[in-house]
Amino acid sequence: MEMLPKRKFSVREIREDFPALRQLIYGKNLIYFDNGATSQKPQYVLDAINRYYSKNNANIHRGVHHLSQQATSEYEASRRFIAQYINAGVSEEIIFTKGTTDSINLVAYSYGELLKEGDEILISAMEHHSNIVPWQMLCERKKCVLKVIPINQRGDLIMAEYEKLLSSKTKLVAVTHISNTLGTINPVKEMIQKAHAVGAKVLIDGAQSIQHTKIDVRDLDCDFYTFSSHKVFGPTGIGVLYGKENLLEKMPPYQGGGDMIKKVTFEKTTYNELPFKFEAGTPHIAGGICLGKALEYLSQFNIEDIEKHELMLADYAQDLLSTFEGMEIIGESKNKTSVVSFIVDDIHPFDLGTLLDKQGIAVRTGHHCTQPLMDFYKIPGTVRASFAFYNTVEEIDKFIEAVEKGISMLK
Ligand code: C6P
Repeated sequence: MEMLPKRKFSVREIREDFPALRQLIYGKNLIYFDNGATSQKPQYVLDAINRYYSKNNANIHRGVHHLSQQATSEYEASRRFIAQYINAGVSEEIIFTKGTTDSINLVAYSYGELLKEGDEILISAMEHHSNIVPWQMLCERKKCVLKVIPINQRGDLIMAEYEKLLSSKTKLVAVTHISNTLGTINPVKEMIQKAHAVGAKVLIDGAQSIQHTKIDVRDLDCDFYTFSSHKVFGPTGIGVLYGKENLLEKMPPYQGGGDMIKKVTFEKTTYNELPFKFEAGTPHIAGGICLGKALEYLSQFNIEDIEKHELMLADYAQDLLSTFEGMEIIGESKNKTSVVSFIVDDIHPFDLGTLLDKQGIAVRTGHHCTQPLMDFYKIPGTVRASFAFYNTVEEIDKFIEAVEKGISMLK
């Protein structure tokens, strides 16, 4: 796998690559604004999945036969490509997992084993449940203390409070790069520097960032970075944990089984080297290969063009929505992207979402797995439109019309 030659950024041509976008829902052209939940897949990735299962399917790291070697070599090529894509130092720093949730649980369990009673973990008030619950479980197990960086009403982290919370007791800061509910882009580079100054490690939840912005883990200097393939145009059931090699070396395995061992006797087992120490059992081979293919597909575009287009869409949608009476935009950070969350008076988000669906418009409604954030805003949930680089201004115009119609029916 390799970075592909650059291609002109044309939304019309990009849309041609995504067959799922060409369908009718209730007789209407699909408008897919639920990219925060999962993204659609380009033909490039669909072809790779088909090719893998129809030609190269075999178990990896095990067989002497041709197919097994072929599958192993594609899987490991994908790992190397992912390392290159996020600028990891070495490909051993790329651990294949089931996704962001699995990656965070791995760190909470394994890095957690190195912690002791009274150690502190900082998360933020805008975290997804995946970046809350594993730390609560760890705190219960190891008697550590979980602390929460507060946000202001606009949906920005209060950095002065973050600095106050940091101390020599802080062992880990686990924070989302981009909020799935608010769209806020957190100042993670600055946060990492501040955390390192007190000796803490930092995990960045990149579930909502790698598809929208450039990720350079060495420039960020994060200790861990996690993401899910399915949100970055790849298959479900696969994702990545990036971790600094020296840190991963110190961490014990997360699960036991095949492939993660060097030598097993009934008395004692010695563990395999990185990355295999953290990859017990037959992995999602097609997923690993095709996640690489998804990033290869993305490498055709300048990420800055994607960023600019998505920001334009989000600004445009937010400006138009703001003109409606009773509208409350949830998340008004100046530094936000690709997500617009809102509620309108006492209309339940679910009711508005259902009416939008009948117009062929897919949005997410509810708490978006950020219940503490909903409690902060004292709301039951929001309607969330989340954009990808294949969405258009015309789609937003139709969405705005449908929201207006929905509000008039529900008021
Ligand atoms: N957010 C959303 O609709 P998984 O489910 O493991 O692929 O990703 C979990 C996750 C972790 N962190 C953030 C910031 C996320 O947004 C998500 C997934 C989806 O917002 C599904 S709940």
